[in-house]
Amino acid sequence: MSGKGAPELSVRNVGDLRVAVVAAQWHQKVMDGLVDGALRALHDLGIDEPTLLRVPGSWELPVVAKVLAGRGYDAIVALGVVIRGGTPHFDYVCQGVTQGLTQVSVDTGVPVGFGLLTCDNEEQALDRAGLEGSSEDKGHEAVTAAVATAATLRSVSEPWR
Ligand code: RBF
Repeated sequence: MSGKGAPELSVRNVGDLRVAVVAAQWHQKVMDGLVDGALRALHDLGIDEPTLLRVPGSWELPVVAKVLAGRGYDAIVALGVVIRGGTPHFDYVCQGVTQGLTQVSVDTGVPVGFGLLTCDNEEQALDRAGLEGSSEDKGHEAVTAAVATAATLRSVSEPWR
C-alpha cells in the first residue's frame, strides 16, 4: 500500500482530549521513530500530557487498547512494527493485531489510530518511521487520524461546541 494520497488534516480545539499511546518494543530504532512522531503530533495538537504505555510486542497491543478504551480516553493510538520472516508467523500476527484493533475501535466507539507497520524488511520500516531520511512518519499520521476522528465524534455528540 502506498502512502501517496494521504490528506492534510486540519485538527483544531482538541487540546482537552485525553489520548493514550500504546507502543510495542520489537525493532527498537523503528519504534523510537514512531513514538517520537506520535509525541510530536500530540504536542503540535496541544495535547501535552498523553499517556504512553509500552507492551512487549505488537500482539499485545489490542488487549491494552481495549482496557484503555474503557477508561475514558477519547482516542487510543497503537504503534508497532512487524517484519516478515521465513515462516507464516508474520501473517498471523499482522492479521490478529489488525482485527483486534479494529474490534476494539468499533465495539467501544473509541477511535484507535493504526500505527502498525507490516513490512517485508527493516529498510521499509525505517523509511516509514519518521526518522531523519525517512519518507513517511506513520506515528505522527496515526495520532493525527485518531485525534481528528475523536474530534468528529465529539462534534456529533456535542454539536453545540
Ligand atoms: N512482535 C513485534 O512487534 N514485531 C515482530 O516483528 C515480531 N516478530 C515475532 C516473531 C516471532 C517468531 C514471534 C514468536 C514473536 C514475534 N513478535 C513480534 C512478538 C509478538 O508480538 C508477541 O509479543 C509474542 O509472541 C508474545 O506474545
